[in-house]
Amino acid sequence: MNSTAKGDRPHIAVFGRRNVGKSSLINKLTNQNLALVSSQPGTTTDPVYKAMELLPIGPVMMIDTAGIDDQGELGEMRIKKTKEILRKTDLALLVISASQGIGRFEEELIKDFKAKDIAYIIVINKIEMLKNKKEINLLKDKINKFTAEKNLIIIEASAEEKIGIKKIRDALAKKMPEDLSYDTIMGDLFDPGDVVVLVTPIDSAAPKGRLILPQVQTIRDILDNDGTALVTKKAEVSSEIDKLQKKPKIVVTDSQAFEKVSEAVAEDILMTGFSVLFARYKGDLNTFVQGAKAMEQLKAGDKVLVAEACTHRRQQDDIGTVKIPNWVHSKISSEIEFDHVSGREFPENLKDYDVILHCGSCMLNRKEVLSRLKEAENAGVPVINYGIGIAWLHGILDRALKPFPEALKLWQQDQEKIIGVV
Ligand SMILES: Nc1nc2c(ncn2[C@@H]2O[C@H](COP(=O)(O)OP(=O)(O)O)[C@@H](O)[C@H]2O)c(=O)[nH]1
Ligand SMILES: [Mg+2]
Repeated sequence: MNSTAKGDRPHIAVFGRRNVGKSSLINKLTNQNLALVSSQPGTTTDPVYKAMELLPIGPVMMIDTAGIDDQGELGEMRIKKTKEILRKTDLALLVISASQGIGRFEEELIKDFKAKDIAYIIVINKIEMLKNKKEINLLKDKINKFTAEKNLIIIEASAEEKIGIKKIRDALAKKMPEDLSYDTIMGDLFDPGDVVVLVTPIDSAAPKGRLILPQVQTIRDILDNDGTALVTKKAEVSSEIDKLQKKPKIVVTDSQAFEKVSEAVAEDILMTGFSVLFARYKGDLNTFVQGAKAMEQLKAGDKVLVAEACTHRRQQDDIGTVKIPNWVHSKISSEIEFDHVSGREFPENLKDYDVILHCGSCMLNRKEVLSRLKEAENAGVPVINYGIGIAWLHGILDRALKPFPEALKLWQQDQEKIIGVV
Protein backbone atom coordinates (compact mmCIF):
# COMPACT_ATOMS: atom_id res chain seq x y z
CA MET A 1 0.00 0.00 0.00
CA ASN A 2 2.94 2.30 0.49
CA SER A 3 3.36 2.28 -3.24
CA THR A 4 0.10 4.16 -3.83
CA ALA A 5 1.43 7.24 -5.56
CA LYS A 6 1.68 10.28 -3.32
CA GLY A 7 -0.50 12.36 -5.58
CA ASP A 8 -3.20 9.70 -5.63
CA ARG A 9 -3.81 9.45 -1.91
CA PRO A 10 -6.46 11.64 -0.37
CA HIS A 11 -4.73 14.34 1.66
CA ILE A 12 -6.01 14.85 5.19
CA ALA A 13 -4.52 17.90 6.91
CA VAL A 14 -4.74 18.61 10.62
CA PHE A 15 -5.04 22.27 11.57
CA GLY A 16 -5.37 24.15 14.85
CA ARG A 17 -3.55 26.40 17.30
CA ARG A 18 -0.26 25.39 18.84
CA ASN A 19 -0.44 22.78 21.57
CA VAL A 20 -4.06 21.75 21.09
CA GLY A 21 -2.87 18.18 20.47
CA LYS A 22 -2.76 17.94 16.65
CA SER A 23 0.35 15.81 16.59
CA SER A 24 -0.84 13.66 19.51
CA LEU A 25 -4.09 12.93 17.70
CA ILE A 26 -2.29 11.95 14.51
CA ASN A 27 -0.20 9.52 16.53
CA LYS A 28 -3.30 8.00 18.04
CA LEU A 29 -5.18 7.88 14.74
CA THR A 30 -2.38 5.98 13.12
CA ASN A 31 -1.07 4.04 16.12
CA GLN A 32 2.37 5.36 15.42
CA ASN A 33 4.65 7.83 17.08
CA LEU A 34 5.60 9.63 13.98
CA ALA A 35 4.68 13.20 14.74
CA LEU A 36 6.55 15.29 17.21
CA VAL A 37 4.59 15.82 20.39
CA SER A 38 5.74 18.23 23.04
CA SER A 39 4.32 20.58 25.60
CA GLN A 40 6.56 23.23 24.03
CA PRO A 41 4.37 25.27 21.66
CA GLY A 42 5.62 25.36 18.10
CA THR A 43 7.23 21.92 18.03
CA THR A 44 5.83 21.06 14.62
CA THR A 45 7.34 23.62 12.25
CA ASP A 46 7.28 22.63 8.61
CA PRO A 47 4.27 20.55 7.61
CA VAL A 48 5.00 16.85 8.16
CA TYR A 49 3.71 14.43 5.51
CA LYS A 50 3.09 10.82 6.29
CA ALA A 51 1.69 8.26 3.88
CA MET A 52 -0.33 5.77 5.88
CA GLU A 53 -3.18 3.32 5.90
CA LEU A 54 -6.09 4.89 7.75
CA LEU A 55 -8.99 2.52 8.13
CA PRO A 56 -11.73 2.55 7.02
CA ILE A 57 -10.53 4.89 4.25
CA GLY A 58 -7.38 3.08 3.11
CA PRO A 59 -4.15 4.72 1.99
CA VAL A 60 -4.07 8.43 2.79
CA MET A 61 -1.56 11.22 3.11
CA MET A 62 -1.72 12.68 6.59
CA ILE A 63 -0.35 16.20 7.02
CA ASP A 64 0.59 17.59 10.42
CA THR A 65 0.89 21.37 10.44
CA ALA A 66 2.31 24.12 12.63
CA GLY A 67 -0.04 26.13 14.83
CA ILE A 68 -2.15 28.79 13.18
CA ASP A 69 -1.55 31.09 16.16
CA ASP A 70 2.24 31.03 15.83
CA GLN A 71 4.12 34.20 16.64
CA GLY A 72 7.09 36.23 15.54
CA GLU A 73 8.70 36.38 12.15
CA LEU A 74 9.41 32.66 12.04
CA GLY A 75 5.91 32.00 13.25
CA GLU A 76 4.48 34.00 10.38
CA MET A 77 6.49 31.97 7.91
CA ARG A 78 5.15 28.81 9.49
CA ILE A 79 1.58 30.10 9.27
CA LYS A 80 2.16 30.86 5.61
CA LYS A 81 3.38 27.29 5.03
CA THR A 82 0.38 25.94 6.87
CA LYS A 83 -1.93 27.99 4.68
CA GLU A 84 -0.25 26.68 1.55
CA ILE A 85 -1.32 23.21 2.66
CA LEU A 86 -4.92 24.27 2.15
CA ARG A 87 -4.40 24.09 -1.59
CA LYS A 88 -3.90 20.36 -1.51
CA THR A 89 -6.21 19.48 1.33
CA ASP A 90 -9.02 17.12 0.41
CA LEU A 91 -10.33 16.94 3.94
CA ALA A 92 -9.42 19.03 6.98
CA LEU A 93 -9.45 18.17 10.63
CA LEU A 94 -9.66 21.30 12.76
CA VAL A 95 -8.54 20.61 16.31
CA ILE A 96 -9.47 22.90 19.13
CA SER A 97 -8.62 22.50 22.77
CA ALA A 98 -11.49 22.06 25.21
CA SER A 99 -9.82 24.55 27.53
CA GLN A 100 -9.36 27.28 24.88
CA GLY A 101 -12.49 26.85 22.82
CA ILE A 102 -12.98 28.57 19.50
CA GLY A 103 -11.90 32.09 18.51
CA ARG A 104 -10.48 34.32 15.81
CA PHE A 105 -7.81 31.86 14.65
CA GLU A 106 -10.37 29.19 13.97
CA GLU A 107 -12.69 31.75 12.42
CA GLU A 108 -10.09 32.67 9.83
CA LEU A 109 -9.34 29.06 9.02
CA ILE A 110 -13.01 28.16 8.63
CA LYS A 111 -13.33 31.08 6.25
CA ASP A 112 -10.50 29.58 4.20
CA PHE A 113 -12.16 26.15 4.21
CA LYS A 114 -15.36 27.66 2.92
CA ALA A 115 -13.64 29.77 0.28
CA LYS A 116 -11.76 26.75 -1.01
CA ASP A 117 -14.63 24.33 -0.66
CA ILE A 118 -12.73 22.07 1.72
CA ALA A 119 -14.76 19.60 3.78
CA TYR A 120 -13.83 19.68 7.46
CA ILE A 121 -14.46 18.09 10.81
CA ILE A 122 -13.98 19.74 14.19
CA VAL A 123 -12.37 17.85 17.03
CA ILE A 124 -12.55 19.13 20.59
CA ASN A 125 -9.43 17.61 22.06
CA LYS A 126 -8.50 17.45 25.75
CA ILE A 127 -12.19 16.86 26.42
CA GLU A 128 -11.37 15.46 29.85
CA MET A 129 -10.57 19.01 30.91
CA LEU A 130 -14.21 19.97 30.77
CA LYS A 131 -16.01 19.09 33.94
CA ASN A 132 -19.46 18.12 32.78
CA LYS A 133 -21.83 17.65 29.88
CA LYS A 134 -23.14 21.17 30.34
CA GLU A 135 -19.76 22.74 29.66
CA ILE A 136 -19.30 20.49 26.67
CA ASN A 137 -22.68 21.39 25.21
CA LEU A 138 -22.03 25.07 25.73
CA LEU A 139 -18.83 24.81 23.71
CA LYS A 140 -20.56 22.79 21.00
CA ASP A 141 -23.30 25.39 20.73
CA LYS A 142 -20.70 28.08 20.34
CA ILE A 143 -18.93 26.09 17.60
CA ASN A 144 -22.18 25.53 15.75
CA LYS A 145 -23.04 29.22 15.86
CA PHE A 146 -19.56 30.09 14.77
CA THR A 147 -19.48 27.88 11.71
CA ALA A 148 -23.13 28.12 10.74
CA GLU A 149 -22.60 24.79 9.04
CA LYS A 150 -25.57 22.47 8.58
CA ASN A 151 -23.95 19.08 8.72
CA LEU A 152 -20.95 19.86 10.86
CA ILE A 153 -19.46 16.90 12.68
CA ILE A 154 -18.01 17.82 16.08
CA ILE A 155 -16.14 15.07 17.91
CA GLU A 156 -15.22 15.03 21.57
CA ALA A 157 -11.79 13.51 21.94
CA SER A 158 -8.76 13.11 24.08
CA ALA A 159 -5.47 12.00 22.65
CA GLU A 160 -4.23 11.59 26.19
CA GLU A 161 -7.05 9.32 27.32
CA LYS A 162 -7.72 7.76 23.91
CA ILE A 163 -11.26 9.01 23.68
CA GLY A 164 -13.02 9.54 20.36
CA ILE A 165 -10.23 8.20 18.13
CA LYS A 166 -12.42 5.69 16.30
CA LYS A 167 -15.12 8.33 15.94
CA ILE A 168 -12.62 10.61 14.21
CA ARG A 169 -11.60 7.82 11.81
CA ASP A 170 -15.21 7.09 10.94
CA ALA A 171 -16.04 10.77 10.52
CA LEU A 172 -13.08 11.21 8.16
CA ALA A 173 -14.35 8.30 6.06
CA LYS A 174 -17.84 9.78 6.05
CA LYS A 175 -16.72 13.26 5.06
CA MET A 176 -14.11 12.26 2.50
CA PRO A 177 -15.14 13.86 -0.79
CA GLU A 178 -15.85 11.28 -3.45
CA ASP A 179 -14.63 13.03 -6.55
CA LEU A 180 -11.03 13.22 -5.42
CA SER A 181 -9.54 12.20 -8.67
CA TYR A 182 -10.95 11.33 -11.99
CA ASP A 183 -11.75 7.87 -10.75
CA THR A 184 -10.11 5.92 -13.52
CA ILE A 185 -7.19 6.56 -15.82
CA MET A 186 -8.81 4.87 -18.81
CA GLY A 187 -11.38 2.36 -17.52
CA ASP A 188 -14.13 4.32 -19.27
CA LEU A 189 -12.40 4.04 -22.65
CA PHE A 190 -12.79 0.30 -23.18
CA ASP A 191 -15.09 -2.57 -22.27
CA PRO A 192 -14.28 -5.61 -20.14
CA GLY A 193 -12.52 -8.17 -22.32
CA ASP A 194 -11.00 -5.57 -24.64
CA VAL A 195 -7.32 -5.47 -25.42
CA VAL A 196 -5.46 -2.22 -24.80
CA VAL A 197 -2.05 -1.84 -26.41
CA LEU A 198 0.53 0.20 -24.51
CA VAL A 199 3.57 1.43 -26.38
CA THR A 200 6.42 2.23 -24.03
CA PRO A 201 9.79 3.38 -25.23
CA ILE A 202 12.78 1.55 -23.83
CA ASP A 203 15.48 4.06 -24.59
CA SER A 204 18.18 5.94 -22.74
CA ALA A 205 15.58 8.05 -20.93
CA ALA A 206 13.81 4.98 -19.51
CA PRO A 207 14.71 4.22 -15.90
CA LYS A 208 16.94 1.21 -15.36
CA GLY A 209 15.08 -2.01 -14.65
CA ARG A 210 11.57 -0.63 -14.38
CA LEU A 211 8.71 1.23 -16.01
CA ILE A 212 7.76 4.77 -15.10
CA LEU A 213 4.88 5.30 -12.71
CA PRO A 214 2.20 6.46 -15.19
CA GLN A 215 2.79 3.30 -17.25
CA VAL A 216 2.52 1.07 -14.20
CA GLN A 217 -0.60 2.88 -13.01
CA THR A 218 -2.18 2.53 -16.43
CA ILE A 219 -1.53 -1.23 -16.55
CA ARG A 220 -3.10 -1.59 -13.10
CA ASP A 221 -6.08 0.51 -14.16
CA ILE A 222 -6.65 -1.69 -17.23
CA LEU A 223 -6.58 -4.84 -15.10
CA ASP A 224 -8.87 -3.25 -12.51
CA ASN A 225 -11.37 -2.64 -15.29
CA ASP A 226 -11.13 -6.18 -16.66
CA GLY A 227 -9.20 -5.34 -19.77
CA THR A 228 -6.02 -6.95 -21.05
CA ALA A 229 -2.88 -4.87 -21.39
CA LEU A 230 -0.49 -5.70 -24.20
CA VAL A 231 2.74 -3.86 -23.50
CA THR A 232 5.11 -3.48 -26.40
CA LYS A 233 7.68 -1.21 -28.01
CA LYS A 234 7.33 1.10 -30.95
CA ALA A 235 8.98 -1.21 -33.47
CA GLU A 236 6.77 -4.18 -32.64
CA VAL A 237 3.41 -2.47 -32.31
CA SER A 238 2.24 -3.09 -35.86
CA SER A 239 3.12 -6.81 -35.97
CA GLU A 240 1.71 -7.39 -32.49
CA ILE A 241 -1.62 -5.85 -33.49
CA ASP A 242 -1.67 -8.06 -36.62
CA LYS A 243 -1.26 -11.16 -34.48
CA LEU A 244 -4.35 -10.37 -32.41
CA GLN A 245 -7.56 -12.20 -33.33
CA LYS A 246 -9.60 -9.20 -32.23
CA LYS A 247 -8.58 -5.61 -32.90
CA PRO A 248 -7.42 -3.71 -29.83
CA LYS A 249 -9.88 -1.11 -28.62
CA ILE A 250 -7.30 1.56 -28.09
CA VAL A 251 -3.56 2.12 -28.31
CA VAL A 252 -1.80 4.30 -25.77
CA THR A 253 1.65 5.50 -26.60
CA ASP A 254 4.39 7.49 -25.11
CA SER A 255 3.73 10.84 -26.69
CA GLN A 256 7.20 11.29 -28.13
CA ALA A 257 6.56 8.24 -30.33
CA PHE A 258 3.09 9.35 -31.32
CA GLU A 259 3.75 10.11 -35.00
CA LYS A 260 5.56 6.82 -35.65
CA VAL A 261 2.96 4.80 -33.79
CA SER A 262 0.17 6.69 -35.47
CA GLU A 263 1.46 5.50 -38.85
CA ALA A 264 1.57 1.91 -37.61
CA VAL A 265 -1.93 1.84 -36.16
CA ALA A 266 -4.97 1.80 -38.46
CA GLU A 267 -7.20 4.87 -38.26
CA ASP A 268 -10.19 2.87 -37.00
CA ILE A 269 -8.34 2.00 -33.82
CA LEU A 270 -8.47 4.68 -31.17
CA MET A 271 -5.18 6.05 -30.08
CA THR A 272 -3.96 8.49 -27.48
CA GLY A 273 -0.95 9.30 -25.32
CA PHE A 274 -0.13 8.54 -21.70
CA SER A 275 0.33 12.26 -21.22
CA VAL A 276 -3.20 12.94 -22.48
CA LEU A 277 -4.67 10.31 -20.17
CA PHE A 278 -2.86 11.90 -17.26
CA ALA A 279 -3.82 15.43 -18.24
CA ARG A 280 -7.39 14.29 -17.68
CA TYR A 281 -6.69 12.14 -14.63
CA LYS A 282 -4.67 14.81 -12.89
CA GLY A 283 -6.28 17.97 -14.13
CA ASP A 284 -8.93 19.01 -16.57
CA LEU A 285 -8.71 18.10 -20.21
CA ASN A 286 -11.00 20.84 -21.47
CA THR A 287 -9.06 23.54 -19.66
CA PHE A 288 -5.82 22.36 -21.24
CA VAL A 289 -7.43 22.18 -24.67
CA GLN A 290 -8.41 25.83 -24.26
CA GLY A 291 -4.78 26.43 -23.32
CA ALA A 292 -3.65 24.78 -26.55
CA LYS A 293 -5.90 27.11 -28.51
CA ALA A 294 -4.45 30.09 -26.67
CA MET A 295 -0.97 28.81 -27.44
CA GLU A 296 -1.76 28.83 -31.14
CA GLN A 297 -2.97 32.39 -30.94
CA LEU A 298 0.27 33.75 -29.47
CA LYS A 299 1.88 36.66 -31.25
CA ALA A 300 5.07 38.69 -31.04
CA GLY A 301 5.46 40.40 -27.68
CA ASP A 302 3.32 37.88 -25.78
CA LYS A 303 4.56 36.23 -22.63
CA VAL A 304 4.37 32.59 -21.55
CA LEU A 305 4.94 31.36 -18.03
CA VAL A 306 6.43 27.87 -17.76
CA ALA A 307 5.46 26.54 -14.32
CA GLU A 308 6.85 23.36 -12.83
CA ALA A 309 5.66 22.03 -9.50
CA CYS A 310 8.97 20.49 -8.52
CA THR A 311 12.59 20.98 -9.33
CA HIS A 312 14.01 18.12 -11.36
CA ARG A 313 17.11 17.62 -13.39
CA ARG A 314 16.42 19.02 -16.79
CA GLN A 315 17.25 16.94 -19.79
CA GLN A 316 19.01 18.64 -22.65
CA ASP A 317 15.86 18.72 -24.72
CA ASP A 318 13.60 19.57 -21.80
CA ILE A 319 10.04 19.91 -23.02
CA GLY A 320 9.10 23.02 -21.06
CA THR A 321 12.28 25.02 -21.29
CA VAL A 322 13.61 23.92 -24.68
CA LYS A 323 11.25 22.06 -27.00
CA ILE A 324 8.04 24.02 -26.75
CA PRO A 325 9.76 27.45 -26.63
CA ASN A 326 11.83 26.53 -29.69
CA TRP A 327 8.82 25.38 -31.58
CA VAL A 328 6.80 28.45 -30.68
CA HIS A 329 9.72 30.66 -31.64
CA SER A 330 10.22 29.07 -35.00
CA LYS A 331 6.57 28.64 -35.95
CA ILE A 332 4.97 31.73 -34.50
CA SER A 333 7.43 34.39 -33.54
CA SER A 334 10.88 34.64 -32.04
CA GLU A 335 9.58 37.55 -30.02
CA ILE A 336 7.52 35.49 -27.64
CA GLU A 337 8.97 35.63 -24.18
CA PHE A 338 9.20 32.63 -21.82
CA ASP A 339 9.57 32.91 -18.05
CA HIS A 340 10.17 29.92 -15.81
CA VAL A 341 9.15 29.21 -12.25
CA SER A 342 9.30 26.05 -10.19
CA GLY A 343 7.91 25.26 -6.80
CA ARG A 344 4.60 25.12 -5.12
CA GLU A 345 3.48 28.66 -5.73
CA PHE A 346 2.49 30.64 -8.75
CA PRO A 347 4.04 34.10 -8.93
CA GLU A 348 1.87 37.08 -7.98
CA ASN A 349 1.91 38.61 -11.45
CA LEU A 350 -0.04 35.90 -13.29
CA LYS A 351 -1.98 38.53 -15.18
CA ASP A 352 1.20 39.55 -17.02
CA TYR A 353 1.12 36.30 -18.98
CA ASP A 354 -0.85 35.28 -22.02
CA VAL A 355 -0.54 31.54 -21.44
CA ILE A 356 0.68 29.33 -18.61
CA LEU A 357 2.46 26.16 -19.63
CA HIS A 358 2.23 23.79 -16.68
CA CYS A 359 4.17 20.61 -15.95
CA GLY A 360 2.49 17.19 -15.80
CA SER A 361 2.03 17.57 -12.04
CA CYS A 362 3.12 14.05 -11.18
CA MET A 363 3.95 15.22 -7.68
CA LEU A 364 0.69 17.07 -7.10
CA ASN A 365 -2.67 15.67 -6.16
CA ARG A 366 -5.64 16.50 -8.34
CA LYS A 367 -7.02 18.94 -5.81
CA GLU A 368 -3.87 21.01 -6.00
CA VAL A 369 -3.79 20.93 -9.78
CA LEU A 370 -7.42 22.06 -9.89
CA SER A 371 -6.79 24.85 -7.41
CA ARG A 372 -3.89 26.06 -9.55
CA LEU A 373 -6.19 26.01 -12.57
CA LYS A 374 -8.68 28.02 -10.54
CA GLU A 375 -6.02 30.59 -9.68
CA ALA A 376 -5.12 30.93 -13.33
CA GLU A 377 -8.76 31.20 -14.28
CA ASN A 378 -9.27 33.97 -11.74
CA ALA A 379 -6.37 35.82 -13.32
CA GLY A 380 -7.89 35.20 -16.75
CA VAL A 381 -4.90 33.27 -18.09
CA PRO A 382 -5.35 30.05 -20.11
CA VAL A 383 -3.32 27.02 -19.06
CA ILE A 384 -1.89 24.22 -21.17
CA ASN A 385 0.00 21.35 -19.58
CA TYR A 386 3.00 19.43 -20.88
CA GLY A 387 0.81 16.46 -21.78
CA ILE A 388 -1.43 18.38 -24.13
CA GLY A 389 1.54 20.54 -25.10
CA ILE A 390 3.45 17.48 -26.29
CA ALA A 391 0.48 16.22 -28.29
CA TRP A 392 0.00 19.63 -29.84
CA LEU A 393 3.71 20.01 -30.47
CA HIS A 394 3.67 16.79 -32.47
CA GLY A 395 0.61 17.88 -34.41
CA ILE A 396 -1.41 14.90 -33.20
CA LEU A 397 -3.86 16.50 -30.82
CA ASP A 398 -6.81 15.65 -33.09
CA ARG A 399 -6.16 11.94 -33.06
CA ALA A 400 -5.12 11.93 -29.40
CA LEU A 401 -8.38 13.61 -28.39
CA LYS A 402 -10.63 11.33 -30.42
CA PRO A 403 -11.35 9.07 -27.43
CA PHE A 404 -12.61 12.19 -25.59
CA PRO A 405 -15.40 13.58 -27.78
CA GLU A 406 -16.14 16.64 -25.65
CA ALA A 407 -12.53 17.78 -25.59
CA LEU A 408 -12.16 17.03 -29.30
CA LYS A 409 -15.17 19.14 -30.15
CA LEU A 410 -13.79 22.00 -28.11
CA TRP A 411 -10.44 21.70 -29.85
CA GLN A 412 -11.92 21.65 -33.32
CA GLN A 413 -14.24 24.59 -32.75
CA ASP A 414 -13.13 27.51 -34.96
CA GLN A 415 -9.98 25.55 -35.51
CA GLU A 416 -7.57 26.87 -38.04
CA LYS A 417 -5.32 24.36 -39.66
CA ILE A 418 -3.15 22.63 -37.12
CA ILE A 419 0.49 23.03 -37.80
CA GLY A 420 2.54 19.95 -37.03
CA VAL A 421 6.20 19.84 -36.20
CA VAL A 422 8.41 19.37 -39.17
N1 LIG B 1 -4.69 16.81 28.91
C1 LIG B 1 -4.44 16.51 27.65
N2 LIG B 1 -3.26 16.83 27.10
C2 LIG B 1 -3.06 16.53 25.80
C3 LIG B 1 -4.03 15.87 25.03
N3 LIG B 1 -3.55 15.73 23.78
C4 LIG B 1 -2.31 16.26 23.77
N4 LIG B 1 -2.00 16.75 24.99
C5 LIG B 1 -0.76 17.40 25.39
O1 LIG B 1 -0.72 18.69 24.82
C6 LIG B 1 0.63 19.04 24.48
C7 LIG B 1 0.72 19.45 23.03
O2 LIG B 1 0.46 18.32 22.21
P1 LIG B 1 0.88 18.29 20.68
O3 LIG B 1 0.30 17.05 20.13
O4 LIG B 1 2.35 18.50 20.53
O5 LIG B 1 0.12 19.57 20.16
P2 LIG B 1 0.22 20.32 18.74
O6 LIG B 1 1.11 21.47 18.94
O7 LIG B 1 -1.16 20.74 18.43
O8 LIG B 1 0.74 19.33 17.75
C8 LIG B 1 1.47 17.81 24.84
O9 LIG B 1 2.04 18.02 26.11
C9 LIG B 1 0.46 16.69 24.88
O10 LIG B 1 0.86 15.67 25.74
C10 LIG B 1 -5.28 15.53 25.64
O11 LIG B 1 -6.20 14.95 25.05
N5 LIG B 1 -5.42 15.87 26.96
MG1 LIG C 1 2.44 19.52 16.54
